[in-house]
Amino acid sequence: MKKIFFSLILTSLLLAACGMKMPDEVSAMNFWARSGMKDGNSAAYMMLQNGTDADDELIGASSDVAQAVELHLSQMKADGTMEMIQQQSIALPAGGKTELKPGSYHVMLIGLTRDLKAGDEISLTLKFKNRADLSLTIPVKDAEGMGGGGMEGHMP
Ligand SMILES: [Cu+2]
Repeated sequence: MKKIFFSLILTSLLLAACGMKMPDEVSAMNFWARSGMKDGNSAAYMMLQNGTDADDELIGASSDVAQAVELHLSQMKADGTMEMIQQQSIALPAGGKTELKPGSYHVMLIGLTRDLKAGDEISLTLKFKNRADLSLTIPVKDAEGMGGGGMEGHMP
């Protein structure tokens, strides 16, 4: 069973690697999720590359490790504090890259159904406007040293 699991991961890694070279795909790279506690929140980050000649949009995501999954944008308010604004979609311009990263766009994992510890892996399915869903196996990492704090685990 473990062997099958690892070969699936390997296959998806290989597919992801191929996706980078194929110009006609939307692919995800450098993905990771922030560690978190059960009932708390977390977020997933990645680089999305639209290698096609048509605009697309990320319109949602799902995962079994959270009660709700939303697309968010973190931005600085005029008073210097950060706020997160839910997005209906995140634009993926033709031939362009869109980075989901701390302090910017992210996939918010709300109400974790279990602890996420560094070294764990979670599954996340991305939904697009113009193409089939993309299922990812995402490693969990600690996000220490990124500043922040004081936002009760709802840090972007
Ligand atoms: Cu958020």
